[in-house]
Amino acid sequence: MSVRPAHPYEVLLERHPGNPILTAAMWPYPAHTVFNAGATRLADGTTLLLCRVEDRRGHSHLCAARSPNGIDGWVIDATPTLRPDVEHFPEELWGIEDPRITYVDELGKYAVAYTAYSKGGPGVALALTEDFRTFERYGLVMQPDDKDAALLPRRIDGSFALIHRPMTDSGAHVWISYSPDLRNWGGHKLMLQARKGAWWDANKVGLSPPLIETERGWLMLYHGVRHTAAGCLYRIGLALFDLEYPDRCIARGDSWMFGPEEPYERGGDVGNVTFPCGTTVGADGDTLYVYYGAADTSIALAIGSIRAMLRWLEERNSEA
Ligand code: BMA
Repeated sequence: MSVRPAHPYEVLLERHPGNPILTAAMWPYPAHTVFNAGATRLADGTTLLLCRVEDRRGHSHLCAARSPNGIDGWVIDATPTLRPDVEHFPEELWGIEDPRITYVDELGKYAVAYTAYSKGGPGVALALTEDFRTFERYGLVMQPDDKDAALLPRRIDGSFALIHRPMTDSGAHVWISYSPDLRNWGGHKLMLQARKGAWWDANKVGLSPPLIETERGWLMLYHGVRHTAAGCLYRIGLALFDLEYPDRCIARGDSWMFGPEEPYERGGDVGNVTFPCGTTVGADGDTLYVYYGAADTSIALAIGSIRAMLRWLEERNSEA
């Protein structure tokens, strides 16, 4: 049942009427669920989604789906695109999850940051690729417990920058770390904290898709988690960070701007979850295609405007 309020909030992301756009039923090999996909637009205009595919063991791998318009006509790799490589990376024993893709101009390659699920918990792993067919793996770059990571597309003051979400005794907050070579990481700084008390993002926050560079700053779509008596609610909020000092938060919205409403978001393996891991930007430089996992079961698409999000952030800026 979907109950619509009489006075709806401003809609910043419109769901595509064809949602969910990708489901396990479309997979060319046995798959339990497909969700939480990284996204990019290739040089020829093709949209590529690197989808998290979960099998009946409960373990995940990644599989590429390509479409000319980013909406339908998906061509899905016939076999897994990136599987756990347990022989060389035992940290991937229980699967690899939630990829975020960043094109790094300097390298002429895509960087894929993903969660490697080890016996010691989930950590952040990195791989580079030119074509999403062969991958150069860097292994674990952030030890457990850590996830929700993405690289920035360019160096900041001479260093690569990785956003990630370590779990500490003081909570689940977003951090940024720096590296000269993508292997050695330091200069850690806290970027965004989970709020406290009754806020919608009080219990956990994490980066959702990679940051989007705008003239006003780095735009972050982040997930905020609220623990309720009925389980967790995963919703999406907005924050803006300084272009040269990305740990400096310029603005943070007071409310979530997108969250579970439709039946395919409310129900599934993990109900009440909207979890974007990738976006693409339209040819106008403003239209944002947000690909999100719905209820840890399928992949859905919502479309918005970057300008409208920046305007909303100005109006709804609140305590960080
Ligand atoms: C998070 C991640 C996501 C998942 C979400 C909801 O912690 O593990 O992969 O979609 O929980 O289950």
